[in-house]
Amino acid sequence: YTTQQEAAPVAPKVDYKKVAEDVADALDDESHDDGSFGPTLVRLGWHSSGTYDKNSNDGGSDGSGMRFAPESKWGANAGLHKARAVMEKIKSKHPEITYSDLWILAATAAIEEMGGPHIPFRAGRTDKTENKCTPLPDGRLPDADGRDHKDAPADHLRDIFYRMGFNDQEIVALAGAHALGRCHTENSGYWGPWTNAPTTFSNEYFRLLLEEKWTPKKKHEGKAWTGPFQYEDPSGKLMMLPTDIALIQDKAMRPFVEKYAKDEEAFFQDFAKAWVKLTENGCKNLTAEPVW
Ligand code: CCH
Repeated sequence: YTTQQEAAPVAPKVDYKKVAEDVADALDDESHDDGSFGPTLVRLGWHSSGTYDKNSNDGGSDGSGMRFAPESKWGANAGLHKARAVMEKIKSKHPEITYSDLWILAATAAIEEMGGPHIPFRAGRTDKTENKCTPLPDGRLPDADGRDHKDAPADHLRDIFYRMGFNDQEIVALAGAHALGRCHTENSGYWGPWTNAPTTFSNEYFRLLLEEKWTPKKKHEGKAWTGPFQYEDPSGKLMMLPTDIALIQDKAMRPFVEKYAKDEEAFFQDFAKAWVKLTENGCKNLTAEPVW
């Protein structure tokens, strides 16, 4: 008889440092939002990872299924085609990196470039082909209105994040990424940035949660607000989602908001740990050591 031996796949050499530098160089764009693609790239990395289910052990960043329908068409992923288009430019310069590694490295590099911590990145994610992607059920990513827990949206966060293996402290730490970026009516229906410096990674989100007076948004640019229920600060320039306000309403979560508002270093450390977990969940063959 004959034994067919498959050659062990040899990982092509990738210059991860150069990839990260090229991502950093590609962030500035005056035509996009607040002048940087950084926040939208962070969201791409998070949404590619946040599908993980520890029980069925599927989903997660390995595979980058969001390149294809149905995942690309999920309401939660609206607007992320812009981030994927930026990624195409980097991919064409570095064809040897997989999309799945690229999206996570780009988000991780963007966090540092915007003033956040350096978070170690391990490589080895593989891209699934379109017909090898078992479509995941929609609904794995959180809804800002709390879905079936509209009275206590923190419990919706628990449904979603416990499924990925996180606890309350990690949920709060990860939410601190809302220091970055903004909501777009054309994507989610919500409007506005969370902070005054939406291209800077900081603990401003936690400080504002505690220090500002957040009330239901009633008006927008002089007219009645017709979008989904959200909060605004007294100036009307900043926003919070129901799931953001949930973090200060919930007795178990609030102490972590208070901690991170006081101690940015603690936030950076806890965010970094939770980010590694988020982006490595479900990944099978990562390098033993960080490559960046
Ligand atoms: Fe988020 N996020 N996010 N988010 N998010 C939105 C935008 C960003 C929720 C809802 C929304 C995380 C957790 C949650 C970012 C990072 C993270 C938007 C606006 C909604 C809605 C989208 C639009 O209109 O374009 C909800 C609900 C949760 C519950 O947990 C986590 C975790 C992270 C990262 C660690 C970033 C960054 C943005 C800004 C994107 C941009 O384009 O500016």
